[in-house]
Amino acid sequence: MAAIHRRPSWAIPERLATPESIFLNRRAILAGMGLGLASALLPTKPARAESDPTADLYPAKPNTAYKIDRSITPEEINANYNNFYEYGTYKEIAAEAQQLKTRPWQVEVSGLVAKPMTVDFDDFVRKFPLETRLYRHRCVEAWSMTIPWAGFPLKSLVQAVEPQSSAKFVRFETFLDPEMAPGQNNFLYPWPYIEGVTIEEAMNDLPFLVTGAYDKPLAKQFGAPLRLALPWKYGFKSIKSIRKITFVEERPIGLWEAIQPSEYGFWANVNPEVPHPRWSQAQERVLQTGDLIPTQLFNGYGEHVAHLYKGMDPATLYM
Ligand SMILES: Nc1nc2c(c(=O)[nH]1)N[C@H]1C(S)=C(S)[C@@H](COP(=O)(O)O)O[C@H]1N2
Ligand SMILES: [Mo]
Repeated sequence: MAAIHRRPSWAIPERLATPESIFLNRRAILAGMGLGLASALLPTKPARAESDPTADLYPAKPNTAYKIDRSITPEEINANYNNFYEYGTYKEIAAEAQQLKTRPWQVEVSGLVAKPMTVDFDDFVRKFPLETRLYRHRCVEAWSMTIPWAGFPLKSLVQAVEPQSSAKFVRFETFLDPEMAPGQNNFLYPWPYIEGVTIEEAMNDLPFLVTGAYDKPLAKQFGAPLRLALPWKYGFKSIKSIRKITFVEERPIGLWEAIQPSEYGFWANVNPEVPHPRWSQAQERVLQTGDLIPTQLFNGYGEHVAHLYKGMDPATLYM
């Protein structure tokens, strides 16, 4: 028998086989029992909003400029199918993620800016008017969903802190606390989770600092209390549970890029024509319905962002 060639597990950051098989099982359950009953069997109910000190901010006013041509992924589905490696390398981390302590939560915004700030999240979130946006999300593993996020544009924060001209990139960093996030004891990953964008990308209208979803404060498994949504890039760029936002001169190296730069680049712009080295990116499987649909360049957000990459190395379209 021919030897099965396997890569070491650290080289398979988002193991396609595992999430897909879980997904198919769930579909079968949902099909057989109906959504209501099936959701009662799922590990965790979405977090209750009443106890959250920011609950009064939701629902946030809809911003209808961001149109969507798909149905919204039901909360019960989305809240039980997550990627949050701090709580495990599989999708069923919702229960584990309840260990995340979201208060007190200091947000530090610093680096090459005129007006740095370190503030309590509950004050931070009230500095900016919140709005609701329907965004698509395309994971590099070729599944997708549609979410009603609430939050405010990253651009508003950038303007508030007044970057110096030497600031070329914005770097985001998650918490580091293996006691409340057992996944961080997994030494194969270079914790904490880090991501970054260029200052031009940060000043675009699309990057959204997310503080809520489904008309209430962000559930822990979504990356409470503060995460990013970059809908034209593969999902791993949308970093969760942000503690530090730093304006820097050097290009940040994200967690996935640090592990496997040939598969997870800095740009990570969604592009159906450039396959991931181990699978095609031409199509995506829509969570809940299971429909296979064609993936769009920039995940369909080209009118907002394509100009950012004009005249640049074509590699920016993917890597
Ligand atoms: N801190 C942190 N942020 C993260 C991740 C993670 O493991 N840790 N996973 C990323 C990936 S690969 C995806 S697809 C999305 C998933 O977001 P969701 O669980 O809200 O669907 O979060 C991204 N942000
Ligand atoms: Mo992902």
